[in-house]
Amino acid sequence: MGRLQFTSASLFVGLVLGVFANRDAHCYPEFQKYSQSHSGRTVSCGMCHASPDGPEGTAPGQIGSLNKEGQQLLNEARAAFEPGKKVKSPILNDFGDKIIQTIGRKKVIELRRHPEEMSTALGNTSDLDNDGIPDSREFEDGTHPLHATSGSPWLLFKRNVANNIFHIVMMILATAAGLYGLHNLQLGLEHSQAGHQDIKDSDAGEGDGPSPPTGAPSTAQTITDAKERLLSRAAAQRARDGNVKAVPPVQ
Ligand SMILES: [Ca+2]
Repeated sequence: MGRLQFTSASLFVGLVLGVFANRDAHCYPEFQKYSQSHSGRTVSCGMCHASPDGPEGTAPGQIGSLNKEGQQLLNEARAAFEPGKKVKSPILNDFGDKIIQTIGRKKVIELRRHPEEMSTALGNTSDLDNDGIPDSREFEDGTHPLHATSGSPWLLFKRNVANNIFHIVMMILATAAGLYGLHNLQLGLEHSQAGHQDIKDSDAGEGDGPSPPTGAPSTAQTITDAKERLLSRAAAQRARDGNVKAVPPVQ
């Protein structure tokens, strides 16, 4: 009798687990729907599952494709109700496994009614793709926590700046040095051009003699004037000499 009761109880537990396992074959669309509606981005089951189409089916990463070893790993993951158990579910990706490990599967089931609390439950310490954005934030933003190029553009930009700050500073300094050198080169060329113009002006000045001050007669004009004065004096002298000869001496 006792043996019969034990067998019946085992069958009942097996039936409950079977039903429960069958329900768990479905993905938890509450989280996918929340992430998508909260972020405004398209979110697939692939955020947490191995297959973007979810766990059901026969494609790789889906339950129908599992062999005996995969089925065993799936059962171990399903049995991880409490946090701290490291799992490797064949139908989950690393983020899905991380969720199970961090908060336990019992908490995951509880949060199906409050998917908005998932990010708080996960915390912000895990960043599986190492893009500087915590997994929990990526869940809120509807970006993929396993793809480093998937994330808020502003957060990714800040992360890239932080990672490449040395190269950015060096590039700015090199650009500034280049601009400074170009500026000095331009000044040097201008000075050189001005020096050449001064030399040309000096050479031209030496050929023509010093320029007379404004209003003063030129050298040629001065010489002409002097010649005219000399000629005028000579003519006057000749006239005087002629007049002297024409006047007869006084008796
Ligand atoms: Ca991340």
